[in-house]
Amino acid sequence: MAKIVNSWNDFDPLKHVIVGRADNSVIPNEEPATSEKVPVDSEMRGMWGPRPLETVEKANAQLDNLAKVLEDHGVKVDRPTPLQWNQPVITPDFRTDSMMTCMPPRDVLLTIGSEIIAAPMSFRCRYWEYLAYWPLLSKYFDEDPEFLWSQAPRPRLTDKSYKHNYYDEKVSLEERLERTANKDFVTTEEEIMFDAADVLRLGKDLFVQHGLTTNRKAMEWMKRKYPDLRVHAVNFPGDPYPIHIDATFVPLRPGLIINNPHRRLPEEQRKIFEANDWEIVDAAMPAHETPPPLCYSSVWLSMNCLVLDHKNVIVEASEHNQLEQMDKLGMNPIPVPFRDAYAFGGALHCATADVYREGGCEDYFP
Ligand code: ABU
Repeated sequence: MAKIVNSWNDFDPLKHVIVGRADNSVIPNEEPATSEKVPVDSEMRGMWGPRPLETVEKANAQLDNLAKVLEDHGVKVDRPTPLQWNQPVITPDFRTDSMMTCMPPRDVLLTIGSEIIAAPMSFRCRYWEYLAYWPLLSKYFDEDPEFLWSQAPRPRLTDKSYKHNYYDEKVSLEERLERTANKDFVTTEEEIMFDAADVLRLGKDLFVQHGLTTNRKAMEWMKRKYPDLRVHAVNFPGDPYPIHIDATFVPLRPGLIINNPHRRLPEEQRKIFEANDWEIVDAAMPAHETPPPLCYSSVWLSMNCLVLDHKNVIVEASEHNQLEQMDKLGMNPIPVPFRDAYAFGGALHCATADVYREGGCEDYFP
């Protein structure tokens, strides 16, 4: 039986990956956590229900093309099994009227070495999303005797898990930024809550963004679960909607990270990188002034690239500034069109989850 699951970072040679699917995707109704992410002036405010079929088809065409490009580069690709996402989520503690999608696997699945952990997730509408990946994880379990199939503690997501009235339409951008700087988020410390995409894996070190989707209790859980790894809390005061680290702080190869210039890592938190000769470069400006229609994410999906190895990186095809910067940084950028998939939960890194990368658990910060 072969080793199927292994990945310690986002840049060692990628050999096996999961690419999401947009089928049956829904814009979820508002709930305590999601209302935080929809800006007041967004056309998505108050809107929910199945996403228009034409947009699903366009997103799937780009996801299928991404899968093909990966296969052409020698990467094995698996796909999840979508559920009927328009069903309600009902637990003893809450009810919400729909689920969401299985487009961004990166939010749900956290691969650490030979283990894949299904994250607790902090949105009620994403409570069952991990089920779309269970057929794949079951297969890996049968075929790889070393694969550790794990589930983080399931949260109850009662009203105690969220600060109520945290969101108020009158809250200005300045106040939001102040909240981020003060680490005052909608999620409370009632229970362990995190999305996998808030975790940046760099071998022995996990850098975890404290924000709207991940709390400190989750970091404490990670510390106890991985006594041999080092868990660092990071936060980016320039981000009024801090959700997921992968459009903010993106490693390209050992020693090189691009950082969103609007969400710069504070000096204090840079020290560990500088002390170990890592270069943190401001990412190029996005090519677009607005995200595509019905998109939750920011224009900074421009930097949400998928690194294939220390040289090759997949970048969204219209992001000409980011493509050019990759070239200048000594990378070989591979342009792939992906904007039609953005609205379904993110860009090229979000849309994938690592199964196998070559390499082991390096100590980059001795
Ligand atoms: N899921 C990544 C989205 C981050 C952003 O909106 O900038």
